[in-house]
Amino acid sequence: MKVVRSDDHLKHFPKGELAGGLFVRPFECPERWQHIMDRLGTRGFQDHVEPADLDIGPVRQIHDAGFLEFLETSWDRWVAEGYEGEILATCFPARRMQVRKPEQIDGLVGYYALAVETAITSGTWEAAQASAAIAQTAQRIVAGGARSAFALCRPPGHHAAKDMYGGYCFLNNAAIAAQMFLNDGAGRVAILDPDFHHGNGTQDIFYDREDVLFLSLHGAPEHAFPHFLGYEDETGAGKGEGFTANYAMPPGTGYDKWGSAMDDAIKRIEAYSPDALVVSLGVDTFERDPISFFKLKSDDFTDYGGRIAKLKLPTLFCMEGGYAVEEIGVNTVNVLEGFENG
Ligand code: 7XA
Ligand code: ZN
Repeated sequence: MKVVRSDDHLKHFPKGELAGGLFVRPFECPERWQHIMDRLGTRGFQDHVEPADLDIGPVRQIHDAGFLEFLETSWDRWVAEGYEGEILATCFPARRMQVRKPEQIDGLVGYYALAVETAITSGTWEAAQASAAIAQTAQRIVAGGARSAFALCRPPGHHAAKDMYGGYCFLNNAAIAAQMFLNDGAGRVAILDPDFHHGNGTQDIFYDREDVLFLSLHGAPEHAFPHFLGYEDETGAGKGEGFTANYAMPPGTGYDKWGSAMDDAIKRIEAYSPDALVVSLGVDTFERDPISFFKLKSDDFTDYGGRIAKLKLPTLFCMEGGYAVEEIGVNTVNVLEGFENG
């Protein structure tokens, strides 16, 4: 399996994240990437590829033009305002307020942010573009006939909606890749999201579409970020009715229950019979993840990688979350090995 990777992820590393009332070192940090790279190396995944230049066309098919302009220009506007710190949202269009786009940069940040933990820095836009380019290059490898590819995306993408960033995500790498499969002639694409967190951004993007089946296994929104989407009664709208599936699970969920949800999701993918599969690969379902509450063990990742392989679909893995930094490499590569041997 080819691995697409870039050092450009280093351009995005905010100094802090607001968590538990403290300004802490971000959980989403460059060492995550390095641990995955190290493990890939020791387990024989040594075919590494640099991404080609970003093709902005598919990015524009997924994201709103004003949002992209915001991501591109927000840092310069922030600095021009005289601010010295990183960009953090402080005010949102909450209930019974107007959702109109403000002119001033603080207002604009609140308009486009869905949460406050995610800072924008001087290098964020470049890193986000490189991450999307990684997904695009990996998609081209699979569309070109490879059974699978691994896009080592950082920053991750599945919380990024048409016009919102947050949850450490700016551009929705998996959605951009799925759109590219369709552009290449696929009639149907499935996106399977086993990250601990609901893929609200991916759901938002494809909610009214029948050409992309979206399935997310995640911590129930009553208890887990992103809190305001991911209930099981969200199943799609209009033409997209029935093409979104949410498996929302409670604190303490282990592999028995989680694996049953995965089996159900796999059956639904089989019934949909897509031309390609995109996996939003987060490993924050791990039992010792510091910000999550599922109980998967390292061997479980190998097992579900094997179950995904049984679909026998051209498969693109896009990296999402996972914050047990010491184990992130083992857990991520276990999925890929389970897939290769499955
Ligand atoms: O899959 N998404 C993530 O791993 C990011 C979750 C961000 C949680 C922030 C809670 N304040
Ligand atoms: Zn996550």
